[in-house]
Amino acid sequence: MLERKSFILKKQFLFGVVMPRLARIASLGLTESDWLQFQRMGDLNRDGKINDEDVKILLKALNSRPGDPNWNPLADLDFDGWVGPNDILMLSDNYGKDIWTWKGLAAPTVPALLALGLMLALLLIH
Ligand SMILES: [Ca+2]
Ligand SMILES: [Ca+2]
Repeated sequence: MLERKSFILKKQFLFGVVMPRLARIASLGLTESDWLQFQRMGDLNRDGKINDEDVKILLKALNSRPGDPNWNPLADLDFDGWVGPNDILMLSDNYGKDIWTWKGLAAPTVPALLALGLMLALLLIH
């Protein structure tokens, strides 16, 4: 019974404390304002990369204005109240960029974060 309780506590610690910290390490050196600025360059889904996913979001909102069912203010990159060719041009100018390279930081790699998480998980569970 005690063993079980301590296992649950370790799990809570792992997912409640360790994992969120790892997620923060992944964006170390980046501020909220960096993320916002990069979003305005075309990273509409804020995953740190400007790629096809962002193009898809923009295309869904294409030719929309505030009040339209497909209006998405994020896709209006030039703030003119319309998702049009200028917004596509702005995104395509920045297509392929990622926030880490843009800020001169090393991009966190998923395998490295997973390995670190796994090591911590093993330490905690044993
Ligand atoms: Ca993106
Ligand atoms: Ca626009």
